[in-house]
Amino acid sequence: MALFSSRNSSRSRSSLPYLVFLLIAAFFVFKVDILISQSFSSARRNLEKTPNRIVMNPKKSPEEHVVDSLPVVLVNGTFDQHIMISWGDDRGKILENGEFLTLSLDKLSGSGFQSKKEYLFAKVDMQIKLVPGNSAGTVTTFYLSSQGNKHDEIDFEFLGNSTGNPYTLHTNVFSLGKGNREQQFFLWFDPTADYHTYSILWNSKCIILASNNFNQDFDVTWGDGRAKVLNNGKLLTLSLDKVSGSGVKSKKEYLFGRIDMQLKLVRGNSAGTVTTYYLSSQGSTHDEIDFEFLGNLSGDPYIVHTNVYTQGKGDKEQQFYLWFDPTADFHTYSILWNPQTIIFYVDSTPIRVFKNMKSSGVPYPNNQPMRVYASLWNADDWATRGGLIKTNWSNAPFIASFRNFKDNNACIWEFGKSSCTNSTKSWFSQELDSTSQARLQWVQKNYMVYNYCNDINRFPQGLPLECTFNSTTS
Ligand SMILES: *[C@@H]1O[C@H](CO)[C@@H](O)[C@H](O)[C@H]1NC(C)=O
Ligand SMILES: *[C@@H]1O[C@H](CO)[C@@H](O)[C@H](O)[C@H]1NC(C)=O
Ligand SMILES: *[C@@H]1O[C@H](CO)[C@@H](O)[C@H](O)[C@H]1NC(C)=O
Ligand SMILES: *[C@@H]1O[C@H](CO)[C@@H](O)[C@H](O)[C@H]1NC(C)=O
Ligand SMILES: *[C@@H]1O[C@H](CO)[C@@H](O)[C@H](O)[C@H]1NC(C)=O
Ligand SMILES: CC(=O)N[C@H]1CO[C@H](CO)[C@@H](O)[C@@H]1O
Repeated sequence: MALFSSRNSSRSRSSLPYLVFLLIAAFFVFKVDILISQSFSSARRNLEKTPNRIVMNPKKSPEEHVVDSLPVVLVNGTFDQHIMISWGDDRGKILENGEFLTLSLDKLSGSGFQSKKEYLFAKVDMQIKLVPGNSAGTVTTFYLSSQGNKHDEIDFEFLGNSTGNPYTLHTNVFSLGKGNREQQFFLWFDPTADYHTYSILWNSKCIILASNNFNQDFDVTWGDGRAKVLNNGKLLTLSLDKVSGSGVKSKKEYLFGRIDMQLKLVRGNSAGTVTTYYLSSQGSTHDEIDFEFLGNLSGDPYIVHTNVYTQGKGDKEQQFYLWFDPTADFHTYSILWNPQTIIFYVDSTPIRVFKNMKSSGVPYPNNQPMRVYASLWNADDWATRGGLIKTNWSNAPFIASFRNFKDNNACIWEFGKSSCTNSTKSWFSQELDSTSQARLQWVQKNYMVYNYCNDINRFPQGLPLECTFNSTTS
């Protein structure tokens, strides 16, 4: 079975009327993130979730007989290694050491690529950024297909639209040459603004097509049903009552990245509750980058508590009030973590910077991959006014909501190596420009509640080393 094959095949598409539109000039961008694994245990775990679409194999196919004897095959790498441009006369281009691939379409021709190898069962993740602007009439495809008139096929097709109108994601499954199993979706994000991951999981039990969502990206780790993934994976809610809180963690690990999440915090009297969203590695010398949201009585302000752990050691707290009500609506909280710096952002405004000062002897998290975690728990022994105000359980259950998790600007750690083979990406070397520096100073002047670097009483032996370098930005 060819994993990716060109779309100019002889197969008749006349049953799909939207394809008769005139093709207009267009530009497609793919980013490699090909992770093909025939790891059946992980595939089975995914099965228990509800993805965009599940198709049960209607017939026992001959392939099934060989499943158990198949070796586990893990493929990772670049477009160079795994893909060949199959048509389009130079309209398909592999760029940047094989990390990117672009396909383009003009009046004369489109373009396409296919995998060099064939696969029998796979999990394939592909990051795709679609044609922006007026893409009406264009179709971008990403699919698995075997060959011949009795072929099998698993399709993602993205049907463009006029500017401002939504793409349609068209899916289909062919078996033994027969398709007619279309399902179409609108997406809950703009697929042209950035890369998003689209996955095909294909094993002997079922086929799952999925796009970035909480089902695909997170595992519930605790809380006995109190963590809920809703709306087909678009929304995650965590709840807390007297018996338990709840939490999730990302399936993937990352070594550097810009991670975005939108949160709407517990409403009303949230005193004593803590909502967290953080990155963490494992073990006693773990690294960690924390956002914690300390609840309060109705009308009193939340505190955003931040911390950075390196080699198991934290004690680098900075706290802030927000300039809006974080319970009224979703806001974006981001962590930029690259080799030079860690920046905490709230709606794109930097609130805290922790620079790499390793050359001055300050440890910096730069070699332990981290997962993304989120949780909601009771911390009324310290959270609100230092523990003075206790959780009022008559308001339980407390609920915090999460959506629009984005990890498309992150280096995924898999098979013992990073997916960023060479980092030409701007976030990887990003630091604060002068505008952001001014925003940061505005936040630190007006909204900072606590800074460990100013807490002389706490460090009678002297402030931590990083504070002596730079008390405003450390
Ligand atoms: C394009 O936008 C229109 C109007 O919102 C919508 O009805 C249609 O489903 C969209 N997608 C395609 C592929 O036409
Ligand atoms: C809660 O409100 C009080 C009174 O405004 C304030 O002192 C405190 O910092 C607020 N936040 C927390 C988490 O205690
Ligand atoms: C707890 O909340 C309930 C309902 O909002 C309220 O009636 C009660 O007075 C609160 N208890 C305390 C100790 O504030
Ligand atoms: C990565 O890029 C640098 C220049 O930015 C280059 O010197 C190096 O050879 C590249 N590494 C690989 C593996 O392509
Ligand atoms: C502290 O940070 C500011 C802003 O980045 C910079 O201008 C200043 O030189 C830094 N001071 C030290 C001691 O690093
Ligand atoms: C199948 C395959 O190519 N696996 C490779 C994935 O990347 C690691 C690290 O570079 C290699 O050691 C594997 O051989």
